[in-house]
Amino acid sequence: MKTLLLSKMLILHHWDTDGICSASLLYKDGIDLMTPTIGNYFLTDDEIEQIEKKGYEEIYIVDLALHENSLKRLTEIAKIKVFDHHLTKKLSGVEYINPIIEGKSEEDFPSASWVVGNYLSQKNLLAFLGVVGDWEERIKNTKFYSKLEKFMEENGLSFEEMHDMVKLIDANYKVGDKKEVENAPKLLANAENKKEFIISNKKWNENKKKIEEEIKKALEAEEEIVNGILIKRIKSKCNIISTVARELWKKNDYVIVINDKFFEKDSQVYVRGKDVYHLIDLAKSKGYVAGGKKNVVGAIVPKEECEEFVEIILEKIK
Ligand SMILES: [Mn+2]
Repeated sequence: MKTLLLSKMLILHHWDTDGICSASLLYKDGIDLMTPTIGNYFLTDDEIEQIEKKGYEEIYIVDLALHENSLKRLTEIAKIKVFDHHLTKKLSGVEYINPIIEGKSEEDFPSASWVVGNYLSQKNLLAFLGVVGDWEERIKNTKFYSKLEKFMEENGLSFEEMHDMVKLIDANYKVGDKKEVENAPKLLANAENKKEFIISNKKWNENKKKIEEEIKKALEAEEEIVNGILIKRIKSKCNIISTVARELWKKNDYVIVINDKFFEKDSQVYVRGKDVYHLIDLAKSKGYVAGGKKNVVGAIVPKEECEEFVEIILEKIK
């Protein structure tokens, strides 16, 4: 007999492997799943309205550093619980399951899936896959790696196999398949043999193949060097810019990648280099959506302003 779900619930989750695995760990029959428009760290008015109409009593927000305004609006709709590992500001009225904002280290809680796994006492494949998704090879240089190694050993898995599963799950958002991203947590929760399910999933394999071809095409496409900075302009409907930039960074200290086919009216601009953090403020001062870290900055720039913006970046980092 199926148990009745007492309250109407939504899980709003990030579109990457960590978000999908975290949502899957929390998923139960009857819960709705949703991801924002891929690429958006906020909800549109339409999306808020859709959520409002459903009459949810509780909303879990998972692995998603949602913009404060969107979060605030959700608190007016339902009870909110955030499961996360991003360093964010606490908003009153929201319950946080986030060891990082309590001062714990990211090497102890390297992913949202690990936060959720800890919370549920389920340190299983999904909990570890989120970690590999967020850190990839870099996890090998953290103290967390001994835990992962032990898990892989006990389960007869290699790091390459874990990484391949991540690529299959990530392929869904990279091709822009929002529906499949929202379906994945449920599919994974219901799959008896999760590893088998992931590696033999036909659709996910097709999406992964498509991504690999797009990345290859992008890497082979023409590029130029200006002031020692590598500039690559690509035209892809897939969200591959971060991967392309990371690959190119291996052969040049500074890299700018521009994709003007992913969004209709805007260009994606990605910069990788020794220290590019200051470019975030520069982009924001121009009114663009931007984010990043010390070595990487991404911005969304109106197409007609893109070339000028690239010129300014070249000026700033030369
Ligand atoms: Mn994450």
